Amino acid sequence: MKKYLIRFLTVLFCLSAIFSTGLTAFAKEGTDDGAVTFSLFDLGDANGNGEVNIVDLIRIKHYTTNTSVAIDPAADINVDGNIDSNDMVLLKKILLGISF
Ligand SMILES: [Ca+2]
Ligand SMILES: [Ca+2]
Repeated sequence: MKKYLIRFLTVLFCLSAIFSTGLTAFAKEGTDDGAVTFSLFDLGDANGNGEVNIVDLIRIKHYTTNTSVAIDPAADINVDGNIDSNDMVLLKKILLGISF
């Protein structure tokens, strides 16, 4: 019973985090010792400053032409493992309030 309560509370927490901002996601990060942690970030926050705005769009554009530009994994908006023009299109839609 306790196991189900913990699962329920975990799912409830995840759903509330996702729907409270609409752009929040979890990143799964592995460590050398095999542990897996989850961190919260705002999708599209390409410079990792906690805000999603036009500066992030410019950062992604620079990254697509020069991959030595520092970029936060949160820039991978469609979560396909690549940061590219598709993410730029999605971020433009987010910034313009267009649903995708
Ligand atoms: Ca940002
Ligand atoms: Ca992507």
